[in-house]
Amino acid sequence: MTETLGHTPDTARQADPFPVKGMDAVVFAVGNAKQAAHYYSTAFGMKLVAYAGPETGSRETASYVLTNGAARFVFTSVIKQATDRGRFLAEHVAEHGDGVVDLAIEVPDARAAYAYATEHGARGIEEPYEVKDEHGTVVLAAIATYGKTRHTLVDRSGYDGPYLPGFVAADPIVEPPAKRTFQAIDHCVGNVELGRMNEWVAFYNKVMGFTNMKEFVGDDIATEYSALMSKVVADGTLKVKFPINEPAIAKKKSQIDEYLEFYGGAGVQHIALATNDIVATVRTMRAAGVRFLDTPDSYYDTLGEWVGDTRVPIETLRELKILADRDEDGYLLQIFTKPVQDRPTVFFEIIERHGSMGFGKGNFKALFEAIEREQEKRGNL
Ligand code: TYF
Ligand code: FE
Repeated sequence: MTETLGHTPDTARQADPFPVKGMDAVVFAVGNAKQAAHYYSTAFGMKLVAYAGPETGSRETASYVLTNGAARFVFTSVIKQATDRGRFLAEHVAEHGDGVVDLAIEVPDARAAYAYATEHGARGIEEPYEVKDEHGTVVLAAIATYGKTRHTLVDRSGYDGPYLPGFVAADPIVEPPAKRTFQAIDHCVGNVELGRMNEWVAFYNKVMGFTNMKEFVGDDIATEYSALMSKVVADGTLKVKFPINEPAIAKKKSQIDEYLEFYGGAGVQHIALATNDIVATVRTMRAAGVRFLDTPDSYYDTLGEWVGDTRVPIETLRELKILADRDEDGYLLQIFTKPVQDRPTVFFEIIERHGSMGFGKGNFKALFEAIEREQEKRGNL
């Protein structure tokens, strides 16, 4: 019926009840944003592009905006608490340590997105409002998700400044690596309390019209070795992908329980960053001091038999401890950092996809055993 119109993608987009353009930013509340900006510049190869602080009229907080391709991170610290916003950020750091306060989503219409979300059960945190400067106007709104995390809904179609009104352009802290380390946020994972995964999956189904992806960790895998359950929700274009984990009762103490205990509740567990050259990225990040999870040599002894040919020779994967997985659509290469703060909470994943839209299910055993070895070193197993 519609084939003859030749506009199926547009038609499909209009039919989407909650259209998204992609991730806008991952916003972190940290104890020392100046040093965090330095770490993500020198260790992750990101580029400082914008700043707001006392010099620009922001007397309560300092914020550093770093990008790498389409990926954008914002680090905010409280300098001198004066308002409820400053109190929230200061208390967030006191309670949770450095962590993610906002998974901001870029949308074509923040008012429509906020209306749809709140009509479908989301708790509104900020009604839609406009902010302007000489670069134009941004429309913002915010809704609550798990823990104290929020989703700011950002319509920046009328704006061409370096981040948001109130921010000024900033020079890079160091020259970024000649080769870009990553270019987009692939997925953002939340850890929620025991028994609440399905509630949060239903939240994204209802509030954002997101649908469940086929990859999940069910009871079988959970009790056998993972000690967690996981389901993935995504928008129709798969640009925004949110896996949700909950602890499972298994033989060992769940890594998700360890997170919940040290974070002080539900929150963002890991951010996966998409690269097209994981080998170069891991070499660069390792040389800059980033620590990745170890993988036993035995993993590589049998990898070739089931994963088949990949762009990267098995011996290079072995050298760098990169994991590989294949499904009916293709394959992926991935690696996980150790936690990036003293609390065993937030970490990062680097992922290079070749067709596969999975999350590395074939690696769950090797990966979760590696995480458990770290848990054991911390005395939390
Ligand atoms: O995002 C994912 O689902 C994969 C696998 O604690 C994963 O990166 C799941 C849970 C976990 C670590 C990695
Ligand atoms: Fe992941």
